[in-house]
Amino acid sequence: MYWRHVVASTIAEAKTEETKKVIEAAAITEERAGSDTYVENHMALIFQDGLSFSGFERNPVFISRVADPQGSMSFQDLSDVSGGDLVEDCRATIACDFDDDGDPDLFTNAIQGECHLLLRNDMGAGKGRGFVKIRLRGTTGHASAAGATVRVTRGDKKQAQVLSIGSGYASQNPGELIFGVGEDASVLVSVLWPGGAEESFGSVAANSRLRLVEGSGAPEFIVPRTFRFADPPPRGVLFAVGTKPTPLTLILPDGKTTPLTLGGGKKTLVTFWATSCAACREELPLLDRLHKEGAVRVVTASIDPPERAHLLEQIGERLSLTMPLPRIDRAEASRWLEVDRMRIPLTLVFDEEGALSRVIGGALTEDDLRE
Ligand SMILES: [Ca+2]
Ligand SMILES: [Ca+2]
Repeated sequence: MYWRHVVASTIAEAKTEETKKVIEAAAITEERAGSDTYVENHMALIFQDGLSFSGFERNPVFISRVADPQGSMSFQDLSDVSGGDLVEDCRATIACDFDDDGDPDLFTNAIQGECHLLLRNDMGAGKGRGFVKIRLRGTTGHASAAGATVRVTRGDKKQAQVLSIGSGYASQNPGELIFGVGEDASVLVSVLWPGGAEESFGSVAANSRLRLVEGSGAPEFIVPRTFRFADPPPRGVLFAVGTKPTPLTLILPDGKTTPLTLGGGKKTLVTFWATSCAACREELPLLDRLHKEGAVRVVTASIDPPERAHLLEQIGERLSLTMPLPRIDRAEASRWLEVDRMRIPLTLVFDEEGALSRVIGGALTEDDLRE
């Protein structure tokens, strides 16, 4: 089932008929991956088109949890709510506290021309959840102390982690271990060094960053270097709030082009939509009312392909709209948006100077306009 899903997605994305045929043939014969035929017949063509089967495996994120009062453990799927459910062709994930706020953030590397991704953890530290971060330095063996086991104990609760430097494809783990310990806790820390010696480092308070040097018996405290990651642009929008994008060109019903005007002392709403989207059609009367009132400039840009352009006029007549319903070429819209990933309708609100001030996903409501 999964294979068929992957094939269907890949066919939908294929840019040439030749590639589509090869993928379809592969799906029917269930060609064995890795054979010469596989490589020559379709993998090469797929890569030629910039596609990848594995690129359509979405990334899952799981959290371990206590499943029942007896204390047995299980995993809960957090892929969706965590924002980690990515379609990018990611090959390795590193958990590292990049912003030094005590929770592990995720970095994934991606191939096929996509950008690497840094996922900020907003669910971990800072909300009543204390941590202890530990770095090691070996003195009898290798200085990295790779392979050491660190134990953290709070009352009858024990945790252990092994410092593993190298794992994952084309990536490396940070030389730092993070333990979630609860707020206002103090914990006992000990290390089983790679040479076999066990060493206690005594009791430390929650929210400490420590360096443990083999044989020293006491922790060194590391000064925090916490900073705040910038917020990412809203999903599907390629420029940040507060910035002015490059101008776009719209196509009017008569085929003539017109520049999409922003700024000039007037607030502007730009709504991207498609005739096939029911929620988009439903919000058109509200946008038309705003257009007639004239306090803000209202621009709609349909991402429909040219062969559906005639539907724009039909919809305009049926809803008795007074505003024009221009279309925008997919390539043109891609200068502002990830057209395949954005949610429609999507409304971008620009201030009087032409800078993006707000992004509203989904159909506009009266409440959105009051904000
Ligand atoms: Ca963090
Ligand atoms: Ca965080």
